[in-house]
Amino acid sequence: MTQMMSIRGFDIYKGLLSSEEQSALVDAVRDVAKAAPLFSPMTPYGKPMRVRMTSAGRFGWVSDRLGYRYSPTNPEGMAWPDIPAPVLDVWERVSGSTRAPECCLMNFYGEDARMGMHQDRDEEDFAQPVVSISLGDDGLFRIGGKERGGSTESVWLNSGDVVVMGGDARLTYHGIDKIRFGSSRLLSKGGRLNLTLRVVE
Ligand code: MD6
Ligand code: FE
Repeated sequence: MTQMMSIRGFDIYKGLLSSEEQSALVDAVRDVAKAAPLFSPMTPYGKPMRVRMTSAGRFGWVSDRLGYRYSPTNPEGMAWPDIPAPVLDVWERVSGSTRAPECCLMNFYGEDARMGMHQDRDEEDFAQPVVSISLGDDGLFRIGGKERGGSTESVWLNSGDVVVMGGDARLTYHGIDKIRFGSSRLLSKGGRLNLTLRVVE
């Protein structure tokens, strides 16, 4: 059953996606990863990040010693695959945007992966939301404020939950503290998949 809650301006649709829809999304991610393999991006300090990622759409996310940026090609110099239809469908349902997403970033969190508190601010138009889809193991999502530091609130994101980070909360700090490895059976080897959809230009 879907239940919408709003925490600090983030709209969280608990249980939006049925198990059939979740499986279709996982299959779509597999197809993308076949064409554009998952890689561990390098931090600017030359250490590989703990999440593994790939992208679909006109732009994908790359990071190396030059820093983080959107790129029309993957690390092997190829165009990214198209954003799969079931992923576009989620955007249409919740984004409230008249534009189509230009990037679907796909992050895979293994047992010890997490993501530090950050803002998503590499896009040109902050009037366009970021839509995040959670699949697989539960992840503890922490929501802060518009500036680093200060109080935070946490919520567990389960497989099939969708978060819309938009409006006044578009630049709100957020991160994933930890995952509950093995809590879902959606991915046979465990782990968490997070898809984020964005308009880039
Ligand atoms: C999440 N993900 O995994 C939230 N941000 O639930 C993000 O905040 C995120 O996965 C920037 C880039 C990739 C991400
Ligand atoms: Fe983010």
